[in-house]
Amino acid sequence: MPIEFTPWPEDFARAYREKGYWRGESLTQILRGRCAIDPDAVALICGDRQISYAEFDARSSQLAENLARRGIKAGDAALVQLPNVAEFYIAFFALLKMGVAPINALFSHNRLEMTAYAEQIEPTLLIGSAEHALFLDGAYAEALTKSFPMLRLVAIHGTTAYAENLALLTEPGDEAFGFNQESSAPDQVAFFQLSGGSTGVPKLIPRTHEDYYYSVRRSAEVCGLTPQSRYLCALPAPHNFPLSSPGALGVFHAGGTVVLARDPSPQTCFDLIRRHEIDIAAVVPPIASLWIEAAADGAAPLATLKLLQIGGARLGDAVARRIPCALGCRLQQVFGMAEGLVNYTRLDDDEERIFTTQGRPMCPDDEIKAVNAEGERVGPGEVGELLTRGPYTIRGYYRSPEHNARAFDAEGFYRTGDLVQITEDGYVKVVGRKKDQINRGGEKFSAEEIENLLLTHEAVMDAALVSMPDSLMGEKSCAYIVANDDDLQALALRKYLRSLGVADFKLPDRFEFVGQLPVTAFGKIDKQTLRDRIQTKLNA
Ligand code: OOB
Repeated sequence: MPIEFTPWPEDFARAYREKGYWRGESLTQILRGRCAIDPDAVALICGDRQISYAEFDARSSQLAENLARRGIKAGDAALVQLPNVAEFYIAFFALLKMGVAPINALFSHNRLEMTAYAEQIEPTLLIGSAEHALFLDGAYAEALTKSFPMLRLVAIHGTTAYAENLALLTEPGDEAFGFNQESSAPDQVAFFQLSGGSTGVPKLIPRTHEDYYYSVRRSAEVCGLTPQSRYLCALPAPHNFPLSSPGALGVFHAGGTVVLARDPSPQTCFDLIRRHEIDIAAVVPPIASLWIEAAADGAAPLATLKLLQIGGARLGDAVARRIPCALGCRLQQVFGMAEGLVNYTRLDDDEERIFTTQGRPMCPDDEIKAVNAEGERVGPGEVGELLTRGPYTIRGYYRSPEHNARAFDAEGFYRTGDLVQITEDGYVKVVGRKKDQINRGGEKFSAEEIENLLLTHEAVMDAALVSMPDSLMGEKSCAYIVANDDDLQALALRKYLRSLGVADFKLPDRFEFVGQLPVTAFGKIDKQTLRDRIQTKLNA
């Protein structure tokens, strides 16, 4: 059974096909295409390993074959959590070849997130990493297998006593392998992206082969990728930005080389940039600031780096202006979302645009509008919520009819929750946010998710999580707590949240204990007042 999703209306689908955005091709064509052109070119560098396109293709087919032999089949879903290692892409293509839809969890996700994803997709396959605390021993895998009886195979990257070894499953076997199963149909779901979240339960984003393939192709074009491109993947590989904007898939599409960094620190990345003659890299704003600082401390110049892409959170204009001089490269701002729409400043834009805007949509048929509280379009330069629809923007989250009714308008526009100004010539500036989300240096999570967890603590009567400004991270989180116990302390609440298995980046950076929470005229918690309060306190 194909994975369900909200399709585009027939007339839109027809137009997107006629205009060549959707080509009826599966994402697996990315690898197949490059193997036909230059199989010996280096696709991936991971530590000391160099993997050609031919080897990449062969290993992913071998893994597909081995998984199929163990009963994993088309229409299944897989829960995957890997760090930045070659096996992430090998597994991704193996699953695409099999028509198995993966959720690629971030490495920073923990028990709570992983379990919530499993609940939604009911995976038959779990792929994890022995480097992650969750998979050090077999306890969590066993617990998942108990809760989810459909889960039939656990493969772990690294050696464990309890699971199959993922890397070994990619090793060419003695017999000639003949994996020739079809991927899912190009107009069907290929995999799930993760939403940053603005509700209690994290929402899944079903992406079809065709729609995602278009975003990859067009991104590679906008960013000028060629077979000579050497891309540093420093952000978590599964995230939409380093995966497809243009990210690793864009580089594979163009026939270039992806170099994997285990972390985005300047210590790790500067060395890789020099050693592998990287010419393009992508980071979030706090990392850009660290790179600027390290460069000012006299680190050797990054001679080959031509383009630094920055996105995921708002880049301050002042930091933007320092990039070219400090790092000796051009800047490209990228404002995208896992739901679809991606905006880029263009390589030939003038500096003012590059420094002060988050770019414009990549596709001529991306429809964008900024609307006021009544849903009416505001004029150029005026602030409104950004709404969008187009050939690679979803029409609905996975199995979330109620949420979809709010997250999309009657015409199928996705409500991004971002407050923007759209200039006369169609460039977008992000000026704020309407959605109840924290964006901690590019890592997003829903305030409500953490509030709900806090409210399960016996001493917490009321809780509200708001963002507070932070010079490096852009924002951090502050939890306002009404407690029924005067002795309740921040440390105890952090410990409690940890015990629930929530990802570290979602732990409140600060706790404020108060007698009551302010409410609006409608009786809702007045978060704006709380944001103002914490800002005043920080300023003082
Ligand atoms: C990217 O995707 P997500 O899904 O992690 O987050 C999307 C949200 C946007 O709605 C916006 O609130 C924020 O992240 N955002 C930015 C931004 N880029 C993303 N806010 C201000 N300035 C920017 N440049 O973050 C993402 C996906 C593909 C490419 C790039 C980023």
